[in-house]
Amino acid sequence: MSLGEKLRNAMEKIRNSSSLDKDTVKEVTKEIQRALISSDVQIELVLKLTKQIEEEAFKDLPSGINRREFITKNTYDILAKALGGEKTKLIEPKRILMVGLFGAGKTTTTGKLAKYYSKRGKKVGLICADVFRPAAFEQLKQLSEKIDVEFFGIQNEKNAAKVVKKGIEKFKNYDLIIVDSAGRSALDEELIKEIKEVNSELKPDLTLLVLGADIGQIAGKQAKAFHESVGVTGVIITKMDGSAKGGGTLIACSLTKAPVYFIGTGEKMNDLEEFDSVRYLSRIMGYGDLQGLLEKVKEASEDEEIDLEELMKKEFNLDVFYKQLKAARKMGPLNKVMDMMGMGKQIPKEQMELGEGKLDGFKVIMDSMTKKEKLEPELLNHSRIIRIAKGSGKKEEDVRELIKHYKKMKKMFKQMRKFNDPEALQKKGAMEKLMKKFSKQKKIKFR
Ligand SMILES: Nc1nc2c(ncn2[C@@H]2O[C@H](COP(=O)(O)OP(=O)(O)OP(=O)(O)O)[C@@H](O)[C@H]2O)c(=O)[nH]1
Ligand SMILES: [Mg+2]
Repeated sequence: MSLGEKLRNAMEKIRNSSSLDKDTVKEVTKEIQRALISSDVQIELVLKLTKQIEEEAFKDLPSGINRREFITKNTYDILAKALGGEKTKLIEPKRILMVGLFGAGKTTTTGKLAKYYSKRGKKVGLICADVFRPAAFEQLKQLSEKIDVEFFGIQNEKNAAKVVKKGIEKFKNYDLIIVDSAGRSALDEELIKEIKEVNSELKPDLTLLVLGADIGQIAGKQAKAFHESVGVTGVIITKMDGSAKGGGTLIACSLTKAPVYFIGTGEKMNDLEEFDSVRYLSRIMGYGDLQGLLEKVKEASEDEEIDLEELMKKEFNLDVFYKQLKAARKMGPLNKVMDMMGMGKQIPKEQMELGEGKLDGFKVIMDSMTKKEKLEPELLNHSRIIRIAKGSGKKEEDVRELIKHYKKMKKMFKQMRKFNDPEALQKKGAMEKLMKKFSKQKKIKFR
C-alpha cells in the first residue's frame, strides 16, 4: 500500500465513524503514524505531528464547520506543513545548475525542465558539464533532440568549467541555460571542487539539488551537506512514482528548509510536476475536494450578516434556505416563524411537519456544502452528494431528502412572489408588518 492509500484509510475512519471521540482520533493517529513510519519519516517527527493532530482535534469549532471537517482540515494542514507548506514562489530562472549524486536523475530532469520552460515560451539551451561519465554527453544530446532544444557539449573534454564557459558563449542570447553536472557516489572533495568551478563560471541563479525519492530520511542529510558546500536554492525529488519512501524524502527536505519545487513522476519528459504540498496530499490521499473543504473553512471564519428583508427578496437557492434556517433556529421553531410571516398555509404540509431534529440535520448537511454549492444547488451531482454525506456523517438519502425539500420550498417561494391575487396581497401585508418588526433589529449577526 502506498503512503497515500494508508493515509486515506486513516482519514476514512474519521469520515465514517458515527461518533468522533478521543478514542477514534487516537485510532486514526495510530494509523497515520504507521503510514509515515513506513514511508521513512523520522520517528520523533511522526510522534510530534500526531500529537499535534490529537491536541487540536477537540478545540472549539469555528461556526459552520462540523467536527469531522475540522479534524480533517487540521490533519491536512499539519501534514501539508510537514511537507513544506506554502513556499516562496520560484523565481524566473536564467541559469540553472543541476547537482546531485550518481543516478539521482539529474540528466533526465535536466531534459524535463528544458521541456517545461520551453513550453512556457523560453528559448532554452542545455549544457552537458558531466565530464566524468563518458556516455553522459550522448544521453543529454539525445534528450535535447527529443524535446527539440539546443544542446552544447565537448566530447572528451575533462574540464567541466571550460565546457560551461564555451556553452555560455553559444547560448548568450538565450532566455535560459540549464547545466547538467556529473554525479559521484558521495559528496566528496573532488565533486565539491568541480561544482565550485562550474559555479563560478556559470553564476547560476538557481542551483537545484536532484534527489531520488527512494532515499527517504537521508535526504535531509544530503540536502544539508550539498547546501553547506555548494549552496542549493531548491530541490527536485525524482522517482516519486516508484518509491514508497517519497513522503519521507519530502518531509526530510522540508525539515532542512530546502524548498522542493518539482517532483519527477516517471521516466518520460512530461513526467515533471510543480510541487505543491496541499495538491500533492489531496492527490495521493484521493481527497478530490480538499480545495472545496479549505474554501468552506475560510468562508466560515468570516462573519456572516443576515438581513431578513434582503433574504426574502433574493432569488431562492440553498444559501437563502440555509440562512433562513439559521435565522429560524435563532428565532424559534420554523413553523412559528413562517406563521408570523403569514406563510404558514403556503408551506407544504410535510414541510411544516418536519421535525426540529430533521431541520437541524439539514443544517448539518448544508454545513458540509461549499458556498458555491449552496448558491447553485444544480451542481449537486452524485459525487458531490456522496462527499457531502460523508462530510456530514449523514446518509446519501438524507442529502437527497434535503434537496427534495429545498425544491419544494423554491416552488413555494416562486408562488409567493406572484403578489397579484388578493390573498397574496394580504400575505404581503402581513410579511411587511413582520419585516418592520424585524427591522428594529435589522441585522442579526451570527458568528
Ligand atoms: N521512474 C522514474 N525514473 C526516473 C525518474 N527520473 C529519472 N529516472 C530514471 O533514473 C535513472 C537515472 O537517471 P539519470 O537522469 O541518468 O540520473 P543522473 O543523476 O543523471 O545519473 P548520473 O549522471 O550517472 O549521476 C534513469 O534510468 C532514469 O530513467 C523519475 O522521475 N521516475
Ligand atoms: Mg547524468
